[in-house]
Amino acid sequence: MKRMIVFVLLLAVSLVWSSAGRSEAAPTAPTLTKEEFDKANWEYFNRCGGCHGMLRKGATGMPLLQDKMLQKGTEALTTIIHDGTSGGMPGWGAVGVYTHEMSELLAKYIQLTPVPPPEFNMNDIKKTWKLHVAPDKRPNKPMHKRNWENFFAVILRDAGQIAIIDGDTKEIVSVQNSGFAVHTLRYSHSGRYLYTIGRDGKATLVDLWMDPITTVAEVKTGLDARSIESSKYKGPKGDFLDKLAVIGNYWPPAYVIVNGQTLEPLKIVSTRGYTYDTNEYHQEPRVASIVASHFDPEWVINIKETGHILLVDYSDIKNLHVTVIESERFLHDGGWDSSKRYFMVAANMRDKVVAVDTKTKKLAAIIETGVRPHPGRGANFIDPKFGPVYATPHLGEAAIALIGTDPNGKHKKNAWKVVRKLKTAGEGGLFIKTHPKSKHVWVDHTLAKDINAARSVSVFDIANLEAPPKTFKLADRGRIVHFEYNKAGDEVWIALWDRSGEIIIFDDKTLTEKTRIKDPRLITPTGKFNVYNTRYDIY
Ligand code: DHE
Repeated sequence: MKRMIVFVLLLAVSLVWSSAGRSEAAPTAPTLTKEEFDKANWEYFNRCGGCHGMLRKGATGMPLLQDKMLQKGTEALTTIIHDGTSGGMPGWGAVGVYTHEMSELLAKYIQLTPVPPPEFNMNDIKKTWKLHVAPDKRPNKPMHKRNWENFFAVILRDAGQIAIIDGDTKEIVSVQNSGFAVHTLRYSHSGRYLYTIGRDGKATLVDLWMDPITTVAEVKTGLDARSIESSKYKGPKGDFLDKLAVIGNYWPPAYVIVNGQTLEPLKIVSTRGYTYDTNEYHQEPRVASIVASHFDPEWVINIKETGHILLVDYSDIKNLHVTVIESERFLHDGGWDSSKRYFMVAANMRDKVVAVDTKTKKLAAIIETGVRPHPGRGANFIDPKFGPVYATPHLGEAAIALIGTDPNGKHKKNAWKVVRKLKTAGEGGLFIKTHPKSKHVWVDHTLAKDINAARSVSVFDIANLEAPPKTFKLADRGRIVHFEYNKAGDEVWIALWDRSGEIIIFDDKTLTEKTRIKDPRLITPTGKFNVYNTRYDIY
């Protein structure tokens, strides 16, 4: 009898176990051939990793963790990838980048376990370092007669090149090869050196004084990167000018300090660590924006996933001193306020802008601005009512927010508050710009769902901010992106981001189009960086 009871119990347990196993069977991951996997892996790195992370833990985009992806399944994921979401993810099929098959392939890929990309250590970096022209073989004055301080370096994204355009004559003076899908540019303090960084982690150094203009050095500091900056602090004897540069990697997550005149790699500092709030270990805290202080030998280095802002003192890199400031997670892009004391950086997935005081080396404020602020480097001007403000557009709403930035002056009661929110012609705003000599503020809506908005710009009159902006539709193809002023501050350069790209130049006073630079070499222009304005952080 006892045996009988034990047998019945065992039978019952095993029935429950097996039926539970059947009803909760995990969906199985799709299988890909090696060729399909490699193709999807490359596409993921190229289009998806920037927002979702190489380990798919999320940042500007949602986390794509395997169990959630398996639950959603191939069909639903294909629709999201192909058609986009109301949350702001582009529909890669809808914008004509992916075929249905490609969207489906990626839908399958993200149901597989993420494969961490390989590490990239000093030995690997050193193997990529090439010094094409040693510093002692370079001229000590400009070798051409052009007004090089009014040059514009223009990113030709899909060509992996930079066009150097003479701002006076509008001629393309030179086209230099750079990294894959080059992302952003900076100049040395002297302005003669242009630093470029590609999405593939390749940095190049271009000497604007040589004739012809020449790429004098290159190095690859990682497999994925977005930011680069030079050393801009003068020091008692000008010790640091043009001496160092730093590259911010996405993968491996680290910043790499290099010699500013040769790009020789000097030091790697990992950014892996714990999130500032929940103290969870993160394997992929990526380096977002970097700026160089003019007042101290310091870089402000923003770590996206942990929410730390690092003030890295580069005066003694053997005994590196780093101030770690807790701020907010998912730090992205930003720029100085007009006094260049406060660095303003978007924590875009938290709808906030963080202000850091680089004098006291402390957090100044965290300001809620709207749905996913994306300032680029932002814009500084004097609001007639509220005094000095820093402005940012938003990815997720058709508005710019103006933040008071005068904590020690006449307008201190407005400091670190959104004093105004002004409506633009569309969401999907990426960049905003003005100039101390300008009466206008220019904003794009590059990623707006409405393609007419994506091809237009909004221009505000600073003297009359209550009035709606003037809107100019500038193209019937591509998207309109990013602004830069000339050295005199009376022209605005705008990019038509298309395979056959154009640079559209407006008279900033009359708001009339002056000219367009058209040239078959202008393949997908995006960011434009005037030597004088970038070097002195004028925006
Ligand atoms: Fe950018 C700046 C990261 C998508 C064009 N971009 C930056 C910075 C970061 C960043 C961290 C700040 C650098 C600094 O100041 O030191 N960008 C990312 C991404 O992670 C993201 C969302 C996705 C990706 O995979 O790259 C992304 N960016 C884009 C684009 O789609 C744009 C429009 C075209 C492109 O290159 O793919 C683009 N980003 C730019 C430009 C700047 C920039 C032109 C510099 C603006 C400036 O005026 O300083």
